[in-house]
Amino acid sequence: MELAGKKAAVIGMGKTGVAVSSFLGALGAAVVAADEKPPQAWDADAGRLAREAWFSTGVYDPSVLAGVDLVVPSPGVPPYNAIVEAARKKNIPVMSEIELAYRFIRTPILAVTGTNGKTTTTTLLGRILEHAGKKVFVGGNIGNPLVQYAAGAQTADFVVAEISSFQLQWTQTFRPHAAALLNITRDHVNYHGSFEEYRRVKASIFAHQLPDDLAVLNNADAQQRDLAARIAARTVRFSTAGTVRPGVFLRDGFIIYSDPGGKEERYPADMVHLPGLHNVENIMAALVMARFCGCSPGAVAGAVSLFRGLAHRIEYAGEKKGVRFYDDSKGTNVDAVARALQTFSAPVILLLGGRDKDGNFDALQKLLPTRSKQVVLFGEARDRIYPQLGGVVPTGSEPTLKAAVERAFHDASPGDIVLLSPGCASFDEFADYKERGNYFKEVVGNL
Ligand code: UMA
Repeated sequence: MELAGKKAAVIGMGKTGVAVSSFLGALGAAVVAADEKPPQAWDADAGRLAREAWFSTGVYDPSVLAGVDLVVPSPGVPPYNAIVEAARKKNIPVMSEIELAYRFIRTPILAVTGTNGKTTTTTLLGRILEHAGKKVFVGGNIGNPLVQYAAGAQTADFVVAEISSFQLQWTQTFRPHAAALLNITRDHVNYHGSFEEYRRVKASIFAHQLPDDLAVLNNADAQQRDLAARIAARTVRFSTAGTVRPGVFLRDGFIIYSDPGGKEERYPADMVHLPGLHNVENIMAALVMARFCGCSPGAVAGAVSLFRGLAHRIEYAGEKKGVRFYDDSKGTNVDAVARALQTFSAPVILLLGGRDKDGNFDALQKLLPTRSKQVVLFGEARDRIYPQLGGVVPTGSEPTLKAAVERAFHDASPGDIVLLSPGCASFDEFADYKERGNYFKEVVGNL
């Protein structure tokens, strides 16, 4: 792809927009940047771009497209954005950051997508590869845009990429050498317009794979079973509920990998130190991808047994008067809440709320009475969630997260668990889920 002498519009000047602009500028393109926020609110690194001759600041409307050959929207910019829509009407190519990066990356890409578990699986896969002596770049939605790797010397053996549906939105040729779709449940409907469209975009991760690539699928998802027929790559499934061949499954206290040649490998299930069956699924997906990349079974087992999980994903946050607290601030959709609830056998007081993402909380009605003794709602979404829970367990409501934690602690008995698994975005009270999780731990510490 030739970029010298071309003009690109970069929409959104957060982490991605800044990295994309630098990349395009270094390749000889002119960049016009547009953001709904004024330049002083752009990513801290945007300031240094303003000094470059090839960089200019444009207005945030379709007039920014004058003379433009290419548009790169940041992941957070929805497909119905007026500038993006105008570009499509004018037949100006629209490309996501990962598509742009892909066209320049010479290293095999291992991509992980799914509604939940992406970051855990991506991180673990990176650790396994490193444990096996391979050099990796771990990036994507996890925080390091792939264009950063494309811009450098590209010395890794593998690029391990967490890929969101937002990043897949404007891809045309993106072809990961191995890709896993962990699960698809309702999320980001506001952004994609419908659940069907979200599914379609997620599944497009496999669209350009070839027969020597690998596709890893979740056997529990009926729609993924249909998807397999449309994938050119060889497919391997994982299941925590039955036997799948070729695939990964549980049997007699072992994780069994039955490879495409029919050979079985056994891994002791107690090498897993993360809570919940959903984490066993994440580990299964990473295991298959790592074996495909030539990591030995010993390296896989070694890295898995060292892995203790990530912050804000059902993370133990302390104990007060016999009540244990868990931080699942990363649980920003209803399915993540269900997974977190299923992790515990002790009675849970669930803290739910934040900024609404149009989630279907009525889906929790069946599960709540079996796992939870009480719910405390908080934040902007609390009044919308309240009727959806149908009063299946006692439900309180507080304006803020702090008040919700204090109320839960007041109502808890020794042996209970207080779980922050909000099922909502954090932006009504916090900058992001990390700030929310850290604040939760601080409030718990001060109880
Ligand atoms: N902006 C607009 N118009 C819009 C939306 C945003 O101008 O309609 C501007 C904002 O004012 C801001 C900039 O765009 O200045 C932000 O861009 P962005 O929202 O795309 O965020 P980045 O900072 O570029 O971070 C993105 C990912 N963010 C999103 O997808 C929302 C980060 O994932 C990712 O780590 C980063 O690229 C590097 O690849 C975060 C995320 O929340 C963790 N991801 C979602 C998730 O995991 O659920 C998908």
